[in-house]
Amino acid sequence: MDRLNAETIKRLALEVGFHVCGITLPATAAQAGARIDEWAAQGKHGNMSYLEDFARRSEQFWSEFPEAKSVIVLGLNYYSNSSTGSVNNGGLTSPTDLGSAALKGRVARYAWGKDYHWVIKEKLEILKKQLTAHAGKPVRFHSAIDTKPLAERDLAEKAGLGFIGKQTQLLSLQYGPWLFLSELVTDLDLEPDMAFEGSCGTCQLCIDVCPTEAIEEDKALDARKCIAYLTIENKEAIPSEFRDKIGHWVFGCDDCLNICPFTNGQQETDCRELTAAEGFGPHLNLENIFDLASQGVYEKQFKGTAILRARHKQLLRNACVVLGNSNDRSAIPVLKKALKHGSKLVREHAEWALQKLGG
Ligand code: B12
Ligand code: SF4
Ligand code: SF4
Repeated sequence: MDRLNAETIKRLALEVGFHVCGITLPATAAQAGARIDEWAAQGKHGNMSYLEDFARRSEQFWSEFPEAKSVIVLGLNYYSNSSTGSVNNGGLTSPTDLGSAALKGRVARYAWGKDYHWVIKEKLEILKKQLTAHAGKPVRFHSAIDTKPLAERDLAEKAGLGFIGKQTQLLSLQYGPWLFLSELVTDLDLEPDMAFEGSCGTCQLCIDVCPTEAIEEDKALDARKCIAYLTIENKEAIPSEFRDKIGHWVFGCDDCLNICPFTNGQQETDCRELTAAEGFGPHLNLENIFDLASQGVYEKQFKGTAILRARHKQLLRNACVVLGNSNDRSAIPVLKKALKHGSKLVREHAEWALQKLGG
């Protein structure tokens, strides 16, 4: 075992601002591939081609780092309930108190503040430096958040952070489903934690609440039906059978997280960057999104936030669907304007929305 032990690492991780930390072995990470390949072979990944060929890519990842001995798994609480977005957002935020007068769309909590990738990357860099200083020898690290062929929820379960619930999120006893996950793969030889054993029991609130019936048996999700996929990862038209079901969600969806009993009594995050105070918050003013003249202006406006995962025309596509579902005829003028938009994708969704509103 290395001089730097697991206990010190966990203390340092909390000091850097992570909320939970656990350790598992590379061998456990390699087991995820077959299940993910089977899932993708059924087409359930939609157009997310980066999830294809997972087992082979995972094998390659580990073969490029043969000295890897441990995986440090980190969780960052992003739960926040404060609804006000930053003031310098060009009127794009629509706070909840505007009531029904505002044509607004809901944004999933993970995108209320700054882009979590950058917030976490910064913390991982600080942690790496601290760990190297304490190890008293050169240490190799490979940091991962989202993009590496690692099943992060699976790793977190094995590192003892919580268990995977029926809605497929990692559920922590302390932070519910509201932890962002990231990892440091390292050549440090560390004592692994025990895997967490937990279960949802007979609860199936998430399955019942999901508007699109995306949650399947055995902790699996058909991503093609998930509103998070349809509004963010999907670059094409939203299939008509899902448009009504999207309701007011303009970017992502939290229905299966909000309903989860593990959300009760959630603790607000102390990481201010992830809250509405440093981003656009829980609602976007949809009329104003149509006023952004180009993809360039849109990028400038939403710089530093996870909203940019969708291109401007995708967000406008989503906005049309939400306006169509609003049952509010004051949306008609903006939708009529959208009929003249340069993108066929936007025009087609505006047409659908106008038909729905009888305009
Ligand atoms: C692609 C992706 C999506 C896709 C697909 C989601 C999905 N459920 O697979 C879409 C776009 C739909 C999505 C949505 C969301 N996502 Co996402 N997503 C990812 C990403 C990049 C890859 C996930 C993946 O590989 N999926 C493929 C499936 C098949 O893999 P898997 O479910 O992990 O499968 C393993 C385990 O579930 C386990 N397992 C589960 N059940 C069982 C049962 C048995 C019997 C066995 C043996 C194993 C097993 O085995 C599998 C293989 O190891 C991860 C980051 C990462 N690299 O992990 C983030 C991630 C999962 N997403 C995250 C978040 C926050 C979200 C959203 C909440 C965002 C939002 N509000 O809109 C939603 C939640 C929707 C939901 N109900 O899951 C977080 C989850 C954090 C947490 N606490 O769990 C992650 C980890 C990102 C991060 N770095 O924090 N996401
Ligand atoms: S995020 Fe929304 S659409 Fe996706 S599984 Fe959960 S409830 Fe269903
Ligand atoms: S809502 Fe119930 S079934 Fe779904 S993940 Fe939470 S505890 Fe499990």
